Amino acid sequence: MSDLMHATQADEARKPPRHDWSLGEIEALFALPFNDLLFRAQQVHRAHFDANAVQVSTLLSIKTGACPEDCKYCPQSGHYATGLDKEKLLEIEKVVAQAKAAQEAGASRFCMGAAWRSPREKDLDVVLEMVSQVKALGLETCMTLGMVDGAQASRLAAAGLDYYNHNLDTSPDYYGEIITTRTYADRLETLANVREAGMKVCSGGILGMGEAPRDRAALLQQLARLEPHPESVPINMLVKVPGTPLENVEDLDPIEFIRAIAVARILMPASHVRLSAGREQMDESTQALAFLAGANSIFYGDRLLTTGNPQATRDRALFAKLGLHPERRSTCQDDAQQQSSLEGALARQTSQARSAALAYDATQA
Ligand code: SAM
Ligand code: DTB
Ligand code: SF4
Repeated sequence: MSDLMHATQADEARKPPRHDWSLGEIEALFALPFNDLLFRAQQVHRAHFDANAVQVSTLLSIKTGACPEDCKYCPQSGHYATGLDKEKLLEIEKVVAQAKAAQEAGASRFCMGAAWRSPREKDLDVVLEMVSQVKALGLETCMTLGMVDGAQASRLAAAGLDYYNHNLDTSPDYYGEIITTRTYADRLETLANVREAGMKVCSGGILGMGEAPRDRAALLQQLARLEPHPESVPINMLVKVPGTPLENVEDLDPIEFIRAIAVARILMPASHVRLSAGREQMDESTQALAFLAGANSIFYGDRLLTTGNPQATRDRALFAKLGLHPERRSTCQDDAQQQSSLEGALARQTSQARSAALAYDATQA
């Protein structure tokens, strides 16, 4: 690539976000030589973010299993025998205790997920109380409760919910292979209700469900069509859970996964792109490539909803190794406290690792 081309692309990286990407344009990005694609994604990333800052969220399942939906990837669907222990809606105190623990470990956002098609009114009352108590700790709040109508979205927003997560999951064409109990249009309607109520939108999808490359491009096209773009875009690698219809689906090549992260970064330049589920099965190099491709958010803590996530100590070691730091929140009163807890944990771990390395050197000498 010539210097002139690099300069033109650097200008392009600062252009306002677009919502009209054609499938052909997106497929052309996917088809770029890998190094060119990553370079371009880095330029866009650096034009909008501190490239070494990563937003850190912790997840909690507040109501587990027996879901009436038939999402073929999901261990919580009541349609499949996955051996999961079902749980009723957790008590508010337990949720707040978990949120405090996540905050002490350094998370800035607490995401609560329920295996519902949509919340019932009596459950919503409890959930609203959870939102206000978790928010009162000084954490950002996120919930994923299934479909919500306009009135439910407004009540969640009024309780102080910052983000609502609802994924498009895959392309419109492939969607029917994965879920039959609700439509793509239903999902778009929930996202519109969330936006209308004034909350921030968290929406992404899952890769590695046997979809074609074109489906990955079409999923990202749908997300980029949302106006404004979702503030948060989780890109999940399928976690293959025994008992689900997708347990034996072929692995997605990690390089294809990284390409999708890079394309998401280019299409949605100011959004946080989350390297979401699937990190436990990923090696450090793949995760490092994902950060290089523009991912700047993770789930932190030993569990996702029902499946595992890398141990917090492993993530702190990875941050130290890569020179990453937790993103500083702009609106949080307890900013300094949040920052110091994860950075403090990071610093302690780094100095322990250094002492261990020195001790090792000493024995070699
Ligand atoms: N029931 C709500 C819903 O579907 O909107 C909220 C919880 S649901 C578990 C949240 C998201 O988790 C799904 O939309 C899907 O993208 C993701 N997910 C579920 N199972 C997964 C798996 N096995 N691997 C990767 N992502 C998964
Ligand atoms: C998202 O996109 N991924 C998270 C969160 N949003 C709710 C959930 C991942 C779930 C992985 C399977 C499990 O742990 O049950
Ligand atoms: Fe239910 Fe959500 Fe799982 Fe689908 S993804 S089965 S809606 S918990």
